[in-house]
Amino acid sequence: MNTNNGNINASEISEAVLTQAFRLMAEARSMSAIYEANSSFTSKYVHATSKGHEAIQIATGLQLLPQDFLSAYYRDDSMLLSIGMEPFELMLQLMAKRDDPFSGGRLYYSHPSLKRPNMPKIPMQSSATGMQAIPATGIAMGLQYLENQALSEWEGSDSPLVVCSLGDASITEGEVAEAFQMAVLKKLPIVYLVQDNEWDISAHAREIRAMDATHYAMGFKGLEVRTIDGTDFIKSYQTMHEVFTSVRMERRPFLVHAKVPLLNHHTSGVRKEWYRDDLEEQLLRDPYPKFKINNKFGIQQRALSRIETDADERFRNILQKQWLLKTPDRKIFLHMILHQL
Ligand SMILES: Cc1ncc(C[n+]2csc(CCOP(=O)(O)OP(=O)(O)O)c2C)c(N)n1
Ligand SMILES: [Mg+2]
Repeated sequence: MNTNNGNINASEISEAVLTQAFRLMAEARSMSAIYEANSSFTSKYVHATSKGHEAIQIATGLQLLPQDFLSAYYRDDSMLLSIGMEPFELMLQLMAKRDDPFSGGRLYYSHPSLKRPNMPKIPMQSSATGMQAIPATGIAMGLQYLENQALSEWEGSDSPLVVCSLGDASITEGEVAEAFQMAVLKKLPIVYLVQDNEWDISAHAREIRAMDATHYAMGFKGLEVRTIDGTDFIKSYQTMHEVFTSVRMERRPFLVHAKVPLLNHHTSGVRKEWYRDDLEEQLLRDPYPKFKINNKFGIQQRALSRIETDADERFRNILQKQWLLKTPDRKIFLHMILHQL
């Protein structure tokens, strides 16, 4: 499947990958629907979901390797599923349970940090938007340092990269400009993935920025850009394949600007109907029916339906199961208080 420059035809994406992608999309959809249907319970702690952003997130996550680093943000739950996290594990963080694999129930939903041998590594990051850009770029600088010192255990097409995932509004922050600047100056192996849903909570793009990610990136000489429809799974998969291949082989930064609709509420803390007038228009760009309609790849309709039913059935009782699990260990709070005395 790998060509020298990383370009692949749609027909080269295997049926196994497509089936896996659809399963992940169906799982993410079911989770989001269940959170919404049980919102008085699940909104105990604020959470956001990836509804509308699934295709680009899954196309990215499926192509990350265990030696890579991922800076995911609060809207990336499909990306977390696609690197191999189980829905149940994500729900442990949703309900702040002790066995949450990311933070032991101490951080919000989709605030990951992870060091599992078989998965990309995820550094812990702040809830402040855009703040992941500098640490993620620093990791890419660390990878470069190891390579320059001949200390890296990887080479060629196995070389690790960093994915820094960002929302369209967060990239207007000064921190992000500093990160881009350093990435191009030092030619760092990093991909900035900008998921552009045109919203900054309740402020529309036209209220908060004069340009989009593609135009903004033009100010950073050496930052190569791909602008894509992030609702098209095939296009997203092909683009990430080509970009990842280039970064692994050529060690330089890219920005992928993926245009997506935001189909859920910004978070469980607000209602989209309060301030949005583009809901019907954005619904037309939903990646989920698009995947099924564009299914020219030979996955049988019956198989797609079975995947959907399985996802719904698996999650129907899962929230109850979580209630039985333990809350975070209170000892840590005691420790903090004693420390301050
Ligand atoms: C530094 C900082 N400023 C403001 C906020 C409040 N805030 C949380 S999410 C958000 C919107 C970010 O929009 P975008 O980056 O486009 O991501 P999206 O939620 O649309 O995926 C804002 C302003 C914050 N968390 N951190
Ligand atoms: Mg946005």
